[in-house]
Amino acid sequence: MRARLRRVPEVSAPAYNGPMPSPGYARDCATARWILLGASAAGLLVSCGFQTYGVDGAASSGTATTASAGGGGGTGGTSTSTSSSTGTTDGAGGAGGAGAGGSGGAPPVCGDGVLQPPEACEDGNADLGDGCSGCMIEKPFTCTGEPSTCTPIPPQVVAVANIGMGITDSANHYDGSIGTMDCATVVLVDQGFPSIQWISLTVGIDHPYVGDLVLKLVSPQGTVSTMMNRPGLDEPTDKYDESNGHNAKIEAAYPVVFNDGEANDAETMGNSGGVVCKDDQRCSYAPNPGSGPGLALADFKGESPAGSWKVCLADGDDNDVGKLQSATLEVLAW
Ligand SMILES: [Ca+2]
Ligand SMILES: [Ca+2]
Ligand SMILES: [Ca+2]
Ligand SMILES: [Ca+2]
Repeated sequence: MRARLRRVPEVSAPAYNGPMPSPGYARDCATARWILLGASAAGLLVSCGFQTYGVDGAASSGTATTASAGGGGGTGGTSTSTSSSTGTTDGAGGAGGAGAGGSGGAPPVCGDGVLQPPEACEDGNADLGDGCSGCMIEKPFTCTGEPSTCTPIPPQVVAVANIGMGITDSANHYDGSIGTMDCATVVLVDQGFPSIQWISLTVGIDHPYVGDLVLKLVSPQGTVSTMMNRPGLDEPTDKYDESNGHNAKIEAAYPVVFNDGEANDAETMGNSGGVVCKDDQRCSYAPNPGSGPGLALADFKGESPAGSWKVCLADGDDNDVGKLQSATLEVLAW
């Protein structure tokens, strides 16, 4: 019996490039995009560089072949060996075959439970979305053992409460430097995941005039990214300025989240007065550095998350004094 492997058109299921997958998504290793699994994704493209595989364990050399996630039919090593031998070959597939041949046996069969180079994992199937897809490790998963056991890499969350850090409020004090800001430290321990893929910052601040505030995040490597800068004021430079921003309160009991891609621009924070988040139900913001350094939280992508982060605040106009009460970092790295 021969395993089924068929060509299918490229998937049109919802896909996005963001770093934080939701349940039910899997990485398409051909495009590095997250693709929603499900009925509409039957036939998901699985091209992992050396071979492509069907869900039934069929292997076919080459990167141009599409394996059907909905495939059925044959099972077992014997049938997949037949399929493998009939697959078309391109450059990448040929390289994979050569590596397997060097180990002195049959070419690797994905889904047979035997971990054989160049397979990075082998969980006994070629199914998608379980951490090991086509015998390549899906991100964000780690896989160990033979057959492989795969577990999702969880976001690392560190929350610091009761900071009570006063924010210096005096004329001409803030000059744009970190040294003229007040900073709280948030420590992330090394969990062995070296490269930040996504990060968000949540702060609880008590201040009667949010338009005075500048907030920056500093990584252990020293990268500075400005989360917000005097919301409501188009400040000419990143320093003390007696012009007014948005006249709204911010309360630590209503923390605000900074996360790339949020619909609310941080420059609009407090533009409807009242209490930020509490009264306008806008509690999540995309960073806007204004005249400050950085672009977004993606500034930290690729850095190691481990070490001491600094959450820094400045008050860019005198009168109206506040405190940083809490800070939370949430990081997904692999
Ligand atoms: Ca195998
Ligand atoms: Ca699998
Ligand atoms: Ca501004
Ligand atoms: Ca002030």
